[in-house]
Amino acid sequence: MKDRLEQIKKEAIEAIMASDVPEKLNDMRVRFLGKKGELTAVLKGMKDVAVEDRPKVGQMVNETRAAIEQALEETKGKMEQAIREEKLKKEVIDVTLPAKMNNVGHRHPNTIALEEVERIFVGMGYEVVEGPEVEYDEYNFEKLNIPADHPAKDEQDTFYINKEILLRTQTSPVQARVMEQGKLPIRMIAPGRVFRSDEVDATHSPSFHQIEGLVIDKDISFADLKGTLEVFAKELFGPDTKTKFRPHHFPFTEPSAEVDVSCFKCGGKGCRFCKGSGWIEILGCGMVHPHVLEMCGIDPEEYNGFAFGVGLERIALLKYEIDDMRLLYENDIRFLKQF
Ligand code: 2NM
Repeated sequence: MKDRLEQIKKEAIEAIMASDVPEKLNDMRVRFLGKKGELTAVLKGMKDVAVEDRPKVGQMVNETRAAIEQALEETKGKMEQAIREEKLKKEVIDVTLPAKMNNVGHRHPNTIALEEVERIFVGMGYEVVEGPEVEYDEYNFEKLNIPADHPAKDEQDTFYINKEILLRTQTSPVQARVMEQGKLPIRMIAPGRVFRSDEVDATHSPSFHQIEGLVIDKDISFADLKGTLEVFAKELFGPDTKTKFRPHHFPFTEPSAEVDVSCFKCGGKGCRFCKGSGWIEILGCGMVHPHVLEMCGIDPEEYNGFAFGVGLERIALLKYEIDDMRLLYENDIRFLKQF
């Protein structure tokens, strides 16, 4: 019996050591330790062992089982370790390889310019207000002192949905709506998309963006307007920027002006950028027409204010020295990434 057990142990350990895959170890477990296994067969033979020898034989069987189990566990551990190492070798990570780039796109120059303008005016206490791109004629024209027969209202310059509704040609209807709400004073800018029936070229597009500003309070003067826009120009184009107010005409402001800034390329001497003049036109402005205030429900005897409008694309083109507006609408990522 003892020899038989020694033989089983030797055979089992040799077979286990010779196994090369975990499945074979399982076979060995079944073969030596299983219900129909060799060790079980020995146990079944116990009835032929003398009663007094049984505890000793039982102990030997247990020892053999333990030895085989230990061999199985050890070999299994070694195999798993080898498999892990093999896997690690295959999955080696080369940390010197360039990373896979996550392509997140880029902010549009219009967006960068808009955020800059918003930052400047929010810093002066202005609110940013948005409104509908599809507007009533009444808000886009009538309330802004542009009556039906006004030349600025030429059908050709506007996309009409029907007789009363159109794609807004400016963002001032947003300001008319805010004035109408009657919460005074007002300090606001209205950025957004506007539409005009223009042919596409390097400086025109049927759809572009505007930022209009409005201040309504008691005793607002043209000096307030000048000071505000001077700060704006210096913030946007640099502290040495000078401003020049030229008389102009807008239907919704009186008096009105166009504002030029000294050329930030040549400092005013005259260059290709400012077409030799030393000045670059950037916006229109004026004191809000009393009739506009009245039509928007504000008493012009008590309140007055100023307004201005800038083209967002114009600012983006100037700031980033882009010479063709069409580049802003192509959304070519190679172009956009430069700003
Ligand atoms: C401009 C130029 C001058 C303007 C006027 C108004 C309102 F609503 F108060 F009447 N908003 N924006 C205005 C004035 C816009 O754009 C070149």
